[in-house]
Amino acid sequence: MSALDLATVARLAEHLEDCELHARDTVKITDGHPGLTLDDAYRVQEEIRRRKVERGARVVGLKAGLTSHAKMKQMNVTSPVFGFLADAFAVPDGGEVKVAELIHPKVEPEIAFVTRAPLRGPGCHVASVLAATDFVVAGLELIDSRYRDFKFDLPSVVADNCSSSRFAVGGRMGRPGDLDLRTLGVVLEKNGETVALAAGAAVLGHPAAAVAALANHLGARGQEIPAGTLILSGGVTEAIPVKPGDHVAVHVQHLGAVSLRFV
Ligand code: OOG
Ligand code: MG
Repeated sequence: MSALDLATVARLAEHLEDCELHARDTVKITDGHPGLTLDDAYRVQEEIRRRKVERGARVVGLKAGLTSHAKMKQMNVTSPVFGFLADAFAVPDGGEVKVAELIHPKVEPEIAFVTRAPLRGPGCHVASVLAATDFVVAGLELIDSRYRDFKFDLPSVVADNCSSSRFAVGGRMGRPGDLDLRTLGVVLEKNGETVALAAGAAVLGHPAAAVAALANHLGARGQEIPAGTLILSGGVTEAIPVKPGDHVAVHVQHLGAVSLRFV
């Protein structure tokens, strides 16, 4: 069901993308459009993606979000969301992020998948994802909701491309056949101190379930996850705020570490 006309979708997309590009926060878009459906929200997100691609950006990955209980509880929502990663979001492992370009950044540890075969729902499950996975690596996502005080509802966060802002991957490649992704330990360190920790199963019982959910979400729209796609499966722990001077590292058992510096 769709309530928004094309002009409104375009206007909301432009507004949210402007907030992203100029590090300005905004009120939730559902404040002005209380009836906004999830379908409408994905149309706004799709329009942000189209605008970026039109200006020459490349989509370099996909993401699932709000896939762990810790994240759902922190953000007060109850179901996963899906977004895209543009080339401008990618930061090299060990790289520097300028906090002045952001609104109120937070970081979260993630398990990142890279596929070697396409995945098309409906009906994708953990085993289909593992069969289609080339390797997994340690991921560090920086989220920066465009909404004031990081407060949103499900349609608003979906329209805002799920708070996507920056990400890094690093460490070494792990083959899914050699690892139990449920018991994989994940430690988030800030300035050398452990600030959050969990195991892979914190993400929907198995992080591959988040990738399956993404494939099923796309399948319902006649789309698929192409071979060779990088996918962030969602914050394993709650997200942690960062400020200039901070150094953040994610350690994933068997997969090494990925880090970022904030200036
Ligand atoms: C929404 C984005 C969530 C994740 O991994 O859960 C996300 C948010 O919490 O702002 O990327
Ligand atoms: Mg995330």
